[in-house]
Amino acid sequence: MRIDVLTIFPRMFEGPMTEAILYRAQEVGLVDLRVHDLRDYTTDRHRTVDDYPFGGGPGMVMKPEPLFAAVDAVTAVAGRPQRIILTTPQGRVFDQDLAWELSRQRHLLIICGRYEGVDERVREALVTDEVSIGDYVLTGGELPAMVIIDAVVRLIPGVVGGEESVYQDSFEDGLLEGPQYTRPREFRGLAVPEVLLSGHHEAVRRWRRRQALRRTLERRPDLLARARLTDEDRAMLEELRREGPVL
Ligand code: 6GU
Repeated sequence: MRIDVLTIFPRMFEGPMTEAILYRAQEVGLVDLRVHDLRDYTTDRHRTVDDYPFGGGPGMVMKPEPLFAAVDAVTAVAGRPQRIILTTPQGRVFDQDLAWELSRQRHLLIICGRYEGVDERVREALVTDEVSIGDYVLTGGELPAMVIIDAVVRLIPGVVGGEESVYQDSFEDGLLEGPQYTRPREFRGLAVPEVLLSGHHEAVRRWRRRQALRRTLERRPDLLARARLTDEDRAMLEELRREGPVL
């Protein structure tokens, strides 16, 4: 997958995109990430990327010309990206479904929104997707772009070792994950649940499922409405609701 990023802060990407899994994905050629400095696509002496809003008002607006020029330059060397994403608090809230959808594309381009906004013609003529990462305000779209890249890249086949883990994570079946334990069996008087040491695979599976359901019921009951539940899940939930919260 090729990912182009347009930003006025290209150095913000240096740390997060050059470590661990994201770095390895690029090293082995599964991801070709190109971060572009928007100022390289300006034509004036001051490399201006923003301007005052027509009609007045506070704040600055990102100018259309550098963004169009940068998209044209990317298109000339790599073809038209399949999705052109603008990070903005006004966008669709990013979730695992959108991460999967984007992971199946060959070429993404992400425009990092900044300042008070972006000239509307960029939205009209360039952008295919406006994406927010949640209901809170950040200073710009760089961190959201990195969040999106991380969530999308790990879903590309071959990027995460042990494909299984990708499918077992929280949200893949719409539930939170239950508790995990490793050695030692007892630590500062706190014991690992007996069932996990039993070697009884079916009992372990049922216990884990029940814990995942309990955690989701207690912390994110809103997720249950959209979760993929079996008859066994529904029976467990019924039981958990009858028992009430465990303190
Ligand atoms: Cl995409 N941009 C900004 N500035 N703030 C945000 C956001 C995006 N998503 C959540 N908050």
